[in-house]
Amino acid sequence: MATLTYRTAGESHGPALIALIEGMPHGCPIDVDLINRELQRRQGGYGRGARQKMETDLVEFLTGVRLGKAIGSPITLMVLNTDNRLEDPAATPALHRPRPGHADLAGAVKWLTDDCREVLERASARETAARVAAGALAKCLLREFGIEVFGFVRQVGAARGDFAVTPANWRELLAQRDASEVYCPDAAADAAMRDFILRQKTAKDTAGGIVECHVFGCPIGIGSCLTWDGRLDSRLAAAVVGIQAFKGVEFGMGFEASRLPGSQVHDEIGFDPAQVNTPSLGYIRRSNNAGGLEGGMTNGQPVVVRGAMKPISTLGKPLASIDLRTKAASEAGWERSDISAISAASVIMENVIAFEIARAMREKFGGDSLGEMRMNYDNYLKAARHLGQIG
Ligand code: EPS
Repeated sequence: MATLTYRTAGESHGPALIALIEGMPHGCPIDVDLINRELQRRQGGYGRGARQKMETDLVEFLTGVRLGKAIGSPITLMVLNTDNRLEDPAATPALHRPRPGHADLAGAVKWLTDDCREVLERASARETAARVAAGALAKCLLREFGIEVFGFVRQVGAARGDFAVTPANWRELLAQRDASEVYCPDAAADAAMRDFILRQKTAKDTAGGIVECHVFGCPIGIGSCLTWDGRLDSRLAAAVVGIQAFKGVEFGMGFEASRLPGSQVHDEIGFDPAQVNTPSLGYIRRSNNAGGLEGGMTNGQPVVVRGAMKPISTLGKPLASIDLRTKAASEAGWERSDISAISAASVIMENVIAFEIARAMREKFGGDSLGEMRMNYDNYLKAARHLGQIG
């Protein structure tokens, strides 16, 4: 079975962040501009702090790519840090006052130290630059199969974007998202979100929010109903909640489904021969409350995921904490940070989801080269259009 995996390494103020990706098929075109665009989008958004003005995140490939294509060997990529000062103790001083909500306290106790510095260096969301680069690399594979991923900000404070996303309107929404400072394709909500974030800034406070992602073009049947960790929703949930500061995940109708009778939840099945050449293979639904996932597998409808991000834990007006050396009450420490990173969070979620979809595609269609993977994909779709005749 072909497997696609990645690991990241790097500290927030070290020389670089890196990612090691294994399992990209030989011959897959690598679009460096696409990856850099995603890195730049991750750096943007309303409410970001001073760090992003210092950095210009660009990807550099060290291994596994030749003449613009994957060559099948492990891929290593790197994003350099301009604010590289980890080896200068004066510039990266010890931190003894853990911030509520951050990894500081648990990490310091875990490592039996009263200095949170090395905890935050790795726990920092700066690491997501490497994750976005790996996810954007996976997008290069997905687009060979017509799969596209669209993420945006749905809610900040009480401001909620009021729009439905469909296969017919999402490209228009994408243009509106790209014109929005918060990355929300609803101008009125965008303004209200900015207002909420600005009010938090004035109050020396911070903001979180809800981000949403739609995946179009997945063939029916990627993922698995056989094992708990092979279920695509299980993998997507882990990838989303694995993003720094994410506390919740929903699919389709989400938690709301638990409050309603089955007749108002499940997506009734029909068949339209005119749609047999679309990802649904003609198996149409009147609704998509399942968010494109049934039994841990894609069902031909768009995959819909929402993630909830808590507010940034470094507050300008610090919360109560203690000094780890004396245990005496003290205000939490302050580090340069963001007021809101919700726009960046939408880019990160989009790209970690892209990676999990690509991983499931590699598992189902295998092959060592892109050509072999495509043959397997084409044969599967051909057979799937004639159920019961091959198999
Ligand atoms: C981030 C870089 C960090 C923070 C932020 C995300 O830069 P610095 O700590 O040097 O200002 O702005 O990190 C956090 C929110 C966090 O919890 O550590 C980035 O590049 O995204």
